[in-house]
Amino acid sequence: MQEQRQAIQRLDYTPPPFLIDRVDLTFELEETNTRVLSRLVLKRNPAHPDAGAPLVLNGEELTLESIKLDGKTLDASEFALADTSLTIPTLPDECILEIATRINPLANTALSGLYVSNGNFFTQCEAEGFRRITWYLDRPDVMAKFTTTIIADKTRYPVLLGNGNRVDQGQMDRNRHWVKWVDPFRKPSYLFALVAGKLVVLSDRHTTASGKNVNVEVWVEPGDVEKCHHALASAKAAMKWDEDRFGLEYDLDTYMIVAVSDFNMGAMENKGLNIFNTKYVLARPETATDIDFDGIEAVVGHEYFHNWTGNRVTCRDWFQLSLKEGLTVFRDQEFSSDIGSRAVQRIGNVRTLREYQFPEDAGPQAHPVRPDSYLEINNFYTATVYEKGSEVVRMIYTLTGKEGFRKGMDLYFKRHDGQAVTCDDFVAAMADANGLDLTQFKRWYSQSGTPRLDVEGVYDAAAQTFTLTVKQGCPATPGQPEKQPYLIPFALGLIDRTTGAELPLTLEGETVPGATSRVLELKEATERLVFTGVASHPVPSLLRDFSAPVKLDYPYTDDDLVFLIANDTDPFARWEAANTYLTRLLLQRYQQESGSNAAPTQLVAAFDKLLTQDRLDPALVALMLQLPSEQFLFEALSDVDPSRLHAVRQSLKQSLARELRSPLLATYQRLHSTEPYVYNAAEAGRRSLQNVALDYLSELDEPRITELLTNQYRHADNMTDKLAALSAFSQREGGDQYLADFAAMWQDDPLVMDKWFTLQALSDRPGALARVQQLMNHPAFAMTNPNKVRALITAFCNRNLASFHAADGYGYAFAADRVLDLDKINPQIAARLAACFNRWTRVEPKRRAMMKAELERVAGQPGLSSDTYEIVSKALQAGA
Ligand code: B3K
Ligand code: ZN
Repeated sequence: MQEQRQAIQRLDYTPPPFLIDRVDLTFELEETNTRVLSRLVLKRNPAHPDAGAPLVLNGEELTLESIKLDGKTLDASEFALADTSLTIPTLPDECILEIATRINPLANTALSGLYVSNGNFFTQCEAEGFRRITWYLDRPDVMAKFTTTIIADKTRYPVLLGNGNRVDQGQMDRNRHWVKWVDPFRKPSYLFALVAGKLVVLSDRHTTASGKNVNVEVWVEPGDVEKCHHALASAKAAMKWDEDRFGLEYDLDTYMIVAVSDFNMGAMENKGLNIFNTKYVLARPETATDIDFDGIEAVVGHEYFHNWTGNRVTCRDWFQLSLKEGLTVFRDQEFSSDIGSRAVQRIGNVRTLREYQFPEDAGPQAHPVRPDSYLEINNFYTATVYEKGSEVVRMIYTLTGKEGFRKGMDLYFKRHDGQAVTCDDFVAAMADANGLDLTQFKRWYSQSGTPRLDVEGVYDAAAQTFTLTVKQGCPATPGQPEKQPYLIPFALGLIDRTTGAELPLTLEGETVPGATSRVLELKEATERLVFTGVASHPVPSLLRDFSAPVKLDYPYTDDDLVFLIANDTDPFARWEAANTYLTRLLLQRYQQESGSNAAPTQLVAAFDKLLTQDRLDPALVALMLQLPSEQFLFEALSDVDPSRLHAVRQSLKQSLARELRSPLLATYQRLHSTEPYVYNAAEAGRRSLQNVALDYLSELDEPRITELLTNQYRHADNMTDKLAALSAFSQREGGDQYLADFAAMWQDDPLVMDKWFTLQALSDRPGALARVQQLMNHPAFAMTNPNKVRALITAFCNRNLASFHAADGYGYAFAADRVLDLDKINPQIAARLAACFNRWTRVEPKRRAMMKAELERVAGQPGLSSDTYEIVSKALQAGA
């Protein structure tokens, strides 16, 4: 299998030989035979080193009809046509090229380029989909002004949408009509979009701070319009927020969101015409959970915020992807924090980072936030580029402060509006606006791996000092054996053990007592922080608000952790104390051959206190009560036996349910409400604690609990509560009737059916794999629809660790077969699924051998896409 494929290298960047000033596109839409006319106004790029370089356009799966140069048709000897390139060797310094191309959108199951979903046309061009529409310089540093004319049958495609502003429209022969769109802003081809079909709109207006009126529109299939209110309200809230917080206004007359059910990811920020997965648009209380409502708000915000961070200022090349993604995730997290609960948001973001990004940093696909090479760019839309990228921006924010960060953003836009730039340019704007030296900080962009902080604390009663010794290090990752020290913002506090009071933090040499919470900068491999005037042995509260994406180790006693659970004023650190306690306990139990499964009395008492104290935010209590996930625990172990890990976690959960039966029941009853559903942070927080209590209680096999579940399932007026009950049933004997009832009720709602697929994919009951296989034949399932694949197959392989890793190896064979099936349909989705094998070096030897054999089988498949090949070949190299 050891074939070698050519990687693209960051340091090979050269500017494009030509620039494109204008592009005029005309689409004659037909499902199987669309004609694309492209008129390119070209000029030689003075920045290119070779003034006589040929023009090489990118293309994939295109049928070339004709090329004209300045009005004259070129004959075949004047250009060279290959599979993925069209080379025109000699061109004047300024010229006009007109290219006619044919494509087949109906055959496009990769969902990249122009494709058909439910009879409507959609596009997806990021990263390299535009080349599947027409021949082009399909790279982000070529920024052109686009016009788009769309011609289509007016009965089948009454709505024709494009980027920018609609300037003209008319009727044509053969029942056709046309619409012309002009986008006044220069943009790279990856932001191009087109939509055509039978769609309806829910709209509203937003008046910007400077008094401009903007139409805000959400386009969906007829019948879904009542599910668009939350997305529309979120878009308006995002527009207002970006004005208030960053002084950024929308720049076109209309902002459009269009929902499509066949989509490779969450959403796409095409200029003026964002295209969204229906999952991040459609919601009613009866069909969507609180998590869905949160997700819509975040994704709508994210795509809207890209209009400035991504579109107005874009990436020079794809290695700079985090320039727009890390920054925009940071912005959407801030948006959600400002309009909801900051603490809940922060804990949620850290959990996601640890569950998805830390494993990436520790696995075969580890790469820096700004990667150095890739085979397939679509494989680099990762948790590292997005979530760790956002943490890196957040650390800059922590270093500059809120106002300094705003100054840096202002300077960034002042310098780079309308340009395609690099991560260095962003950091330079932040450094220059704040007079900071971020040279060492930039290692966060270039080094992969999760740094570790090993901290020790010594109290000297006579000197009244408390000394923290902090050692930093970062494990080797593929291609990076050695790491240099990072600049780490380290937020901390010291808490008096007897009074629970926060102590002023005064460093040796300082004359005035400092604040009780401070951010110190760690720069050396080892740092000593000496705090003076400390009257008694304190409990340190470290890495408050998760001030850096690192793993921290401090020799806390169990008593210290219980103390922090009860006393820390930093909500993140308080939750972290619970998380650390539980993680440690579960890992110890996993490692012990035998021993007690009962919950320690100290833990029971701490949880009891959390449940019965009513001064705490229910949303935070809910988070503190949840046991660390198996995925998270897995990362701390080697030679893992996933069934054992599952069993250990499950038995602690059962024991806590038994010990805390009465306060859990009281909490459930106190929080359970029969008032009509309202979505807001307080109500979602209440429901989350109610349902965490229910989740524990459902471990108890008692008629009383079954009745509780039945009532909640039957009478809930909202999907959050209904799904919580159904989820419990799906893990219990006799749950099938409820699953059947649910399917009968929701068979025509694809997004609700996705939840139903996932519950079964995650079931603990025997036969989960067989069930998943059976469900692939269900009428609501389709291998061509990414949401279905993710809901059933990816959920099983990534999150049902016990069944996926079943000792017979059938889970692995199943996953490999599905990767191979999907690779022929949609390589991006196949590659995402293939990443479930990344854990192979971490499992115990028998499973490891089986996983390796399956990886080799996939890697050896002739004709494998570069997407899947890159994932499986890197996975195999990691074990070599
Ligand atoms: N920029 C898109 C992601 C495109 C993924 C291409 N494989 C969505 C987003 O991050 O907003
Ligand atoms: Zn994004």
